[in-house]
Order: sequence, then C-alpha cells, then structure tokens
Amino acid sequence: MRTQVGIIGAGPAGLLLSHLLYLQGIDSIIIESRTREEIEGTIRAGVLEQGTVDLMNQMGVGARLMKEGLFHEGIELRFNGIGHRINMHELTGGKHVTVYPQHEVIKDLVEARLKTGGQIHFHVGDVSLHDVDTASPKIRFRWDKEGDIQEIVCDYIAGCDGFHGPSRPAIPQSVRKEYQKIYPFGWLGILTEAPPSAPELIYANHDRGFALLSTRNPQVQRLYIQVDAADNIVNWSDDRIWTELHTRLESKDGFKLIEGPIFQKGIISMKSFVCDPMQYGRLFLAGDAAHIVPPTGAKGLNLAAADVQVLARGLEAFYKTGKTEMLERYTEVCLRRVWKAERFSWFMTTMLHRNHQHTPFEHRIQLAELDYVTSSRAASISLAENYVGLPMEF
Ligand code: RFL
Ligand code: PHB
Repeated sequence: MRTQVGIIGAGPAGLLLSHLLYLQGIDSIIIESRTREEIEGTIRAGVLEQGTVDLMNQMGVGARLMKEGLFHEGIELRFNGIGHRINMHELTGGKHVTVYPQHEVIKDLVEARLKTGGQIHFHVGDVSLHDVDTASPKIRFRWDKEGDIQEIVCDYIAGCDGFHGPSRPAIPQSVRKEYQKIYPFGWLGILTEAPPSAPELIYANHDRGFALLSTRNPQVQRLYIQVDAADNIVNWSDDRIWTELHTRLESKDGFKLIEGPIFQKGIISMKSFVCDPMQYGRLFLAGDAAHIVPPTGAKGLNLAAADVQVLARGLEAFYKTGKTEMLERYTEVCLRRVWKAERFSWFMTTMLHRNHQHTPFEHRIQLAELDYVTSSRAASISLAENYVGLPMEF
C-alpha cells in the first residue's frame, strides 16, 4: 500500500487530521488497533473549546454538535461550601465552551471519513514504524490482529496513537526529552441517568478532596471525585460514591444533587507529560502521543485539535509548494500552546485537589489562590481566557 500520510490511531487527532487532509486533496490511510464499536463507545472528554467547535464547523462535520452540544458561558468554583461563578462569556468578550462528548465527536468524524471514501483500518495488530528518518517512512501492521503483515509506504507518518502507542518510542531516546509530573491522586468518574443538578459545571474544592459536576445531555450527568491514585473501583459501591459526592458538593445556597442509576464507572490516573521534540525525520506526533494533561483544565482533546491544524497546514504547504518551513517549525509552534495548556491544567489541578503531601502552609496558599481567582477581576479573566482556550498562533 502507498499513501501520502500514514496515520496511526483513530482518536480525535488522527480522524481530524485525516479529514483536514482530505479537504486539501491529500491522501491518507488510518490504522487503528481497536474496533469501530470500541472507539465509538469509549467515554472520555466532554468540554470543547470554541476553536475546536469552529474547526468542526469549518470542516463540515459540526451539524450534530451544533444541534446537541450544550453551550456553557460560565463555570462555578465551589470552596468552603460557597459557589463562585466565573462568567467566562463576560470576562472573555463573548466566548463560551461547548459540552459535547468525545465519543460523539468520534462518531461524527468516522462517518464523515467513510462517507468521503476515507480509509480506516480498524482492529489491526503489531503496528511498527520504519525508516522514519528517510524520504519514505513505512508502517507495518497485521490485519485483524493476527492476519498477514501489511506495509504502508508513506511520505509522512502522523503518530496519533495516544500515550501508549508505538509512535513516540520511534523517536530515538537520545533525541527525545520528556517532562513528566505524576499526581498522587486519580479521578473516579461516573455516568448517571439523571437530569443536570446545575446549569453549569461545578469544580469543588473540599477537605475530603475534589469533586466535579459535569453533564453529557439533558438526561445524563457526568460526575467525578478525587480518589487515591492506587484506589480500585471495586472499593466504591454506588452508595459510597453518592455519599462522597453529596458531602463534597454540599453548599450553603440550597444546591441539591440529583441522583440516578449509575451506568458507568471507572478510575483514571492523573499526569502531566510533554515530549520534545514532537517531530523526528518524517514522523510527527500529535495529541496524547506527544503530551498529556490532567483533565481538570479540560484541554486534552482541544490540544490534539490544535496540533493537527498546525500539521495539516504544514503538509498542505509542502504538497502545494514543496516547501518544508512550516513542517520544520511544527514542534516550536505546537509546544508554545502545549506548555501554556500544561501550565493551566497543572494550576487548576493544584488549586482544586486535596494533596496529602502538602503542608498546612501549602493548603492555606491553595485556599488563598481560590479566593484570589474568584475575587480579583484580573485573575478571573486569566482563568476564563485559558478555560475557553487561548488563540491559535501559527
Ligand atoms: P486518543 O484519544 O488516545 O486516540 C489514540 C488512538 O490510537 C489508538 N492506538 C493505536 N492505533 C494503532 N496502533 C497502535 N499500536 C495504537 N495504539 C493506540 C487508540 O486505540 C486510540 O483510538 O488520543 P488523541 O487522538 O490524541 O486524543 C486525545 C484525547 O482523547 C484526550 O486528550 C482527551 O480525552 C482528554 N480529556 C479531555 N480533553 C478535553 O479537551 N476536554 C475534556 O473535557 C476532557 N476530559 C479527558 C477528559 C480525558 C479523560 N480520560 C479518560 C483520560 C476526561 C477524562 C476522564
Ligand atoms: C467531562 O465532562 O468529562 C469533563 C468536564 C470538565 C473537565 C473534565 C472532564 O475539566
């Protein structure tokens, strides 16, 4: 097989990139290790920045998102049992975020790709990258996990295979610098069949740990609580989860948490990670393959969307003019935005979670930070402009 851009991974990064390239007349093939049902059923992100929504619309894949997405103009920060609204709309000159589940984004993109003749090979196995520092890099894989070995000869490879995929390790260790921070806590997330308990997201700092009230649609709420990083979901009965949520989200303003049947629950770990460079030879990493943020800032999918816009522009310039300047600047352009999102996600995480490694001094600093961002207009603007998404700079 031969293609212009071989894409590993059909997550948001790989699918967005493939469709962006298609719109510029550039060929790509996506290979994905999971089945279509699996990628369309995995529950992850919920909050899309305006830039991501604009991208989906410009690509012609935003119709369902515009119909079913929920526009949020503010978030609440709750601490000491009192809620403080950050009015993002007013503080950012009219911007908002959209709550639309990641697996719905995936469904829209897979459908668009297949409808326009895009090639996505699901459920492949033994994926490996070869000759990435030559003019014809190759991807090898097996059909249906155990079938014959196939080879795709490409001009470029996009490693969009998430944190655990084979693309990042294909950059020699001597070239790669990795920055990492592991947090001593994780998130237990649930989906529950119940209408929203509040019109906007609530990020709560409580002595027993962080809690987040989010939503998916008018019938389903998404909720998270901070748990120990090593905790196991079998320790968490539905009753125990609800008791913790009620305690951590309690407020003096009459807020009532609406319960419903829990139909999905799981625990995720939290880390910050950046790989520099994001490019080696003709291999380009995008999204979680290159960087991870803790979900407190709701930035991961949005960063993936930003990376692939930079990459698609560089590839477009190469195929139209033969010039590689933009591709050569890929790492530099992406990492400027990535590091700011890393900073914001770390800031939100540090401000909102109870960290048992903290001294009483650090705990008081944390409460002072919350007081500051909710009482100073300058600090509220800073939080709001990061939450809705910093502008793209090419
Ligand atoms: P993905 O989504 O991990 O997709 C990578 C794809 O590559 C496939 N793959 C392979 N394919 C072929 N061969 C191999 N050897 C392969 N190895 C892996 C995988 O099967 C997969 O399909 O990475 P991508 O595209 O970079 O997208 C990143 C986002 O998924 C991620 O950053 C977000 O989900 C993060 N995130 C959030 N981001 C936001 O922007 N807003 C949010 O509100 C938000 N909330 C969240 C989140 C992530 C969460 N979890 C579960 C980590 C909430 C949570 C709880
Ligand atoms: C979610 O709805 O899944 C969600 C919302 C906000 C976050 C993270 C996740 O910061």
